[in-house]
Amino acid sequence: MTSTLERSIPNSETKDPMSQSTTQSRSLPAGLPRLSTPELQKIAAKLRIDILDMIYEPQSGHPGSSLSCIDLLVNIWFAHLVWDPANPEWRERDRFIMSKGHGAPAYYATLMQAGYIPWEEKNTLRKIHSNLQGHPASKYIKGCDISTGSLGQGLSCGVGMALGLQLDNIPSRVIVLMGDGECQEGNVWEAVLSAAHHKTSRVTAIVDRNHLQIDGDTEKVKALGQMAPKFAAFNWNTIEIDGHDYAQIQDALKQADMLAEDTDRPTVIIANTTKGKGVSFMENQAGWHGKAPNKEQYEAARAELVAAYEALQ
Ligand SMILES: Cc1ncc(C[n+]2csc(CCOP(=O)(O)OP(=O)(O)O)c2C)c(N)n1
Ligand SMILES: [Mg+2]
Repeated sequence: MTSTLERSIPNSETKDPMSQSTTQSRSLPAGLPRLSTPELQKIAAKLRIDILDMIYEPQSGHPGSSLSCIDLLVNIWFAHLVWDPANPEWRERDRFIMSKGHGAPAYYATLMQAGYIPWEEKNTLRKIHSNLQGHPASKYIKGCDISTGSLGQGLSCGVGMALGLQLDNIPSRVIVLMGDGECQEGNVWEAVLSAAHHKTSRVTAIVDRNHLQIDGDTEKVKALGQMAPKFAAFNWNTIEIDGHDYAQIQDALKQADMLAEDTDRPTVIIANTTKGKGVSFMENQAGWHGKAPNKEQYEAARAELVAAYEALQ
């Protein structure tokens, strides 16, 4: 864990507020977790169990979608983003948008680990009057800047946020996590076009490329094909990785940071993932997109996840 990190910040006296050159640095909060890969892997293994428990309790939620992206979330939040749970409104915090809002259990588990949501709320997912609604509501969740759930909108919000940050001369990053099926929404490509046009290079889109959506194979429902060249054609930087490989995720996030300063283009990380990752019978099965396990399935899944967790201790 490092106590201070430096990040470049534009010099307001000399720069056009829309430009992004770097001349000075800022101090970041003490105590911000910057964890080693083994520590991150243990956290993700633990959060996989939490995700399963959270969904089993109300018999509702999206296990496949959540397990697909938890490795990404853990690396984004505990090895990359700059934030402070004691000061959720801190102006210089990085912004994160969970555009695939149905992956809420993974997002809530991450925010519990980060200290934004009390662990006591873990068993309240999808209950009436709970803060942990089926899709994230910024009104109820500290650390959540944008309510999501209606797919296709997160990137537009992220580009707008980045423009606002540029105008305010704040050098924060904006990371938007999207599903691959979500990228069939026209609004996504409007945002991709806008980001390139406005040179919002501090926006990083991450696509959870698990090749499955609610109705099955993305390529059969509405083919996305090779996604990186599509973003490149819209003038984005592109990086493609294994979305469960921690070294690759961290390298990609660092590269996106560098590209944000060295180019005027936003960056997309196409993260190839396995839907349901970590539970053998859920992996690559569209049927586990948004279905809770019964008791027998829960016990079998939990046994696998606990064994994986214990193997890391
Ligand atoms: C605008 C909109 N249309 C439909 C839905 C219902 N829906 C929820 S999840 C989902 C599939 C999403 O697939 P993908 O983006 O690939 O996510 P993942 O595989 O990561 O679960 C759909 C169609 C929605 N939430 N929003
Ligand atoms: Mg998908």
